Amino acid sequence: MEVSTIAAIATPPGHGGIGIIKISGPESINIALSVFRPIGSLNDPNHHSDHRSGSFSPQSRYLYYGNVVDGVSEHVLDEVLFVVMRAPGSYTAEDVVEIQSHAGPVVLKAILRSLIKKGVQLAEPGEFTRRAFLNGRIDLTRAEAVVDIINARSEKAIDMAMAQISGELNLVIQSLRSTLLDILTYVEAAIDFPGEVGGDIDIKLLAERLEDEIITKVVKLIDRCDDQNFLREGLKIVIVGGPNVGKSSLMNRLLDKERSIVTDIPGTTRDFIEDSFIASGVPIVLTDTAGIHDNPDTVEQIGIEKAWDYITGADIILYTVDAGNPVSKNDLDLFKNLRSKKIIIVINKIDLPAEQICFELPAEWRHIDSIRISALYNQGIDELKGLIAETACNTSPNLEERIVPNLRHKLSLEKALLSLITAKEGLCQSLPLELISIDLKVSLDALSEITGEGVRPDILDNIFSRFCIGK
Ligand SMILES: Nc1nc2c(ncn2[C@@H]2O[C@H](COP(=O)(O)OP(=O)(O)OP(=O)(O)O)[C@@H](O)[C@H]2O)c(=O)[nH]1
Ligand SMILES: [Mg+2]
Repeated sequence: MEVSTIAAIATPPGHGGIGIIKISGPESINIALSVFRPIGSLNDPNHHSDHRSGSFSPQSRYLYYGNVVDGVSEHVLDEVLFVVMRAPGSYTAEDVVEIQSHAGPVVLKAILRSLIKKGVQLAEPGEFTRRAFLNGRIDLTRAEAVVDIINARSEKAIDMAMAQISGELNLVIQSLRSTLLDILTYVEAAIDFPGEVGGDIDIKLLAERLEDEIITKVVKLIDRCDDQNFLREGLKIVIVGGPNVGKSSLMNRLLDKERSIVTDIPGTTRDFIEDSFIASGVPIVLTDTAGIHDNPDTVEQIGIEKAWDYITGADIILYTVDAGNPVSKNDLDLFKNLRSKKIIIVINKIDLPAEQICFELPAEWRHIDSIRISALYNQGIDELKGLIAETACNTSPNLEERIVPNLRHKLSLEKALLSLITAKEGLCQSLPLELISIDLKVSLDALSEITGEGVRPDILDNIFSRFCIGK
């Protein structure tokens, strides 16, 4: 199949210092040169003054200064810097040209249009990275890490993405595959030459190897994903409590902006409100919900139902109470339904005069972390942020571990695990080796999906659709 030459504006939309247009494909250098007119004396032995004759041959990875023109009218569009990266030493492993112009949307589009007139096609989202993958320059885990870096919400998330982009996850998976392949080869040899291998001892040994060298490692990777994926997606924290206890005020203090409406009327928040912030390097997605109580009107009732949806998906609940009210039956009932969740009890309004403070922690809440704050006067908020980060780290014992599979990897790992366990049980029950071999092959394929060998095109479409255009 003939490979097209693609181009896109690689910098974000809007006005800025510089904008970059990226071109990749077999014709990228020819097409880019057809609209580039170098200026001045270039310290390049290949440089001739008659640029239009096509004799100017830029060296790979040298920066040239010149104009970009409309290839038909020779009208100058912008002065630019121009760099060529020849295959395979480029992002896509194809010939790549980058044109750095001024970053106005009009000028960037004009340059792109003049390239399109000369035959480039507009790149799809993620198409440059997809080509890097298809050309074998990076495996799929590294391609995905590119999106993680772009979307990273905290330095810890970048750290994780950097480990993945440098191929650490790829290495782990390759090593699991090679051990599995080793075991599979052994099983197949035993099928083909039944007299030579496959005795009782060998079978037991194989089952042990499967368990020790593969299954335990796959389980660890899956656990790590469960524990730490919040660094990618953000830790989901939901503020819950009765009406008027100060949930929205707390939301605003944590975000340090007036995001949620605060009034002294109970039932102010009816819909959920979501925003994000960083606590000690941990990205947090915070949701303020409608106060939950027994006699809601129709709108409140819908808000309360939504609040429960959020509670179900939450990593941590900030259960907020009003220090000026004794604990209510509503609180006790609500709390019972939250038991399976990680909770921090937030006792708000501690600025109230001492004689008005009447909240006491009920005995059944005492084993849970609690903190006293005043959302109104910004007291205890930093301590609460610290407690949130600490709770997040306690939930994930391996926070220092940099290799963290994403959800797609996790699904493939789970698929692999299922067949690995079946294979191991089959070995223990002395089932025919043909059956064991099928299970081993299924798990091998599942592991291969992670790094991208033989991955289906629709899965690739799905992965690369998350990219932006120009990456
Ligand atoms: N004294 C004092 N008042 C507070 C504090 N936090 C909130 N309030 C007041 O309590 C009232 C309710 O605050 P909100 O933040 O709207 O409470 P809410 O829990 O979101 O209320 P609903 O959305 O109606 O469920 C407002 O009058 C706030 O000014 C606090 O720390 N101290
Ligand atoms: Mg509110």
